Amino acid sequence: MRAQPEWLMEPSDVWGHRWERCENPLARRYMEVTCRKESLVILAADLRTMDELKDLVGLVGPHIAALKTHVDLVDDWTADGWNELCELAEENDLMLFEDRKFADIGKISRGQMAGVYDIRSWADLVTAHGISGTDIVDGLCAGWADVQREGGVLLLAQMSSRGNLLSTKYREKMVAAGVNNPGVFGFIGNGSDATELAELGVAVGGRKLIWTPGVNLAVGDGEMGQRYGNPREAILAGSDGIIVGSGIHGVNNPRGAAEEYARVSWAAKLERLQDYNKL
Ligand code: 5BU
Repeated sequence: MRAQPEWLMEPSDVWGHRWERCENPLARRYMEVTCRKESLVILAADLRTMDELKDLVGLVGPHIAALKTHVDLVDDWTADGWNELCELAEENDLMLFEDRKFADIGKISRGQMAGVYDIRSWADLVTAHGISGTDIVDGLCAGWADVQREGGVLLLAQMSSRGNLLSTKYREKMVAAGVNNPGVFGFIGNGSDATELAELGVAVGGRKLIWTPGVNLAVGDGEMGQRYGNPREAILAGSDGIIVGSGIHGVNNPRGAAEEYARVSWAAKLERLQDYNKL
């Protein structure tokens, strides 16, 4: 028996009605990890070599709650190297989230979960556009089922990039189509705009999690149309997980930065607790 509880605060206390309403087992798992690590940070590990990726995860693993990848960004990708990264993620209690942004019809998306990268075998979560219709969720879940696994889809309801075409109407349709779908883990919201994000939060109503890219302690514009908002503001507006890339991997001291993002995210989460309706 453990002498100490696994977490200092119970996930049900920290997550309130989200804990009750998000029945997806992976959503529960994420909420537990956030309480163990006191962090709502999802690392966007956008690095180009296997060694850099493994070094980064080794450095910041204790301070992040999930690991987001772009498997097709890696120059020296090998199946063995990727397996090592997956093992490192597991050692650090991290779900693997491949930000693949699937967008094809359901059947092809199912097939794309296999292929060279065999995403279905290691990713717990993937992103998808609903542009082809939300049968894509069934296709992706069938991909996991093909290897006797279960995963969760994050539907893009908003994006952080300038000029994106995800309108209010589109967002409403995504939420309506996904909010009761058991294969949907959550939605991607725009972390760079607290007003937009709050609207998404109201629509989702705590029934799914909202994860947000476009977050950086240095707010403003990023490269090539990326926009950034402040992590505390994003969480107060309804983000349940801040996706941070260059704010961590692009600075001199990634470990220190990860600690700082974790601290800010957790403090904001506890601040949000003060308003029960926003739990
Ligand atoms: P950054 O370095 O913090 O800007 O990285 C952001 C990451 O989030 C990067 O991996 C993008 O692919 C990802 N992202 C995004 O920036 N904006 C979006 O709307 C979506 C994903 Br969806």
